[in-house]
Amino acid sequence: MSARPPNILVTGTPGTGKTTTSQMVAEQAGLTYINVGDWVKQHELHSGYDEEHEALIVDEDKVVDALEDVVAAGGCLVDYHSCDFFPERWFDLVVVLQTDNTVLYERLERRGYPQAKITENVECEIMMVLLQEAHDSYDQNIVVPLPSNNPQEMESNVQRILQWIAAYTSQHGLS
Ligand code: DAT
Repeated sequence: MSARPPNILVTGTPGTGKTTTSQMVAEQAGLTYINVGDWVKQHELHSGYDEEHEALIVDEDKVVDALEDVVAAGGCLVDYHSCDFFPERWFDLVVVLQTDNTVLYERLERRGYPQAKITENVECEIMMVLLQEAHDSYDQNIVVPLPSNNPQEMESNVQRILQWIAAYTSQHGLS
């Protein structure tokens, strides 16, 4: 494998802190931040709107095609609430953020989500759907679950990911 800057996926149930954490890491490490949800909207990588779930129907093939060249260059921090359709080769580290259900419930309520969507996401978190999806889709050695319940944990997660980037960069002679 040729050495390129690392690509990191930050995944987890909506509300676990992916965007906040990812933006802090990307800014401090000089990585390109990619919010897949925003890409889907901006580049119309969807096939319509799902009224029941109040969400766009994402066209996963279109997402992969749209991101391929950007991610292949390395140095990307990708933020998305799903992880099983990205090519495995894209990522060097997969972080799964996790939040206790009562804390998550309150965050999603503050976000103004309808009740059904809050319940669906809290259940998804209780069942550890994203952690399972990450384990099923990537090498066990690169999947790292991190708790994200309060600002201290968020800061510690940011520092941990920054340390991982520094170690990777030095091991691969990229610094
Ligand atoms: P996501 O991108 O996973 O949907 P977010 O980064 O938008 O999550 O965070 C949702 C809200 O919760 C936002 O107001 C910030 C807050 N939040 C997230 N993680 C947190 C944490 N570890 N401690 C305190 N607040 C947090």
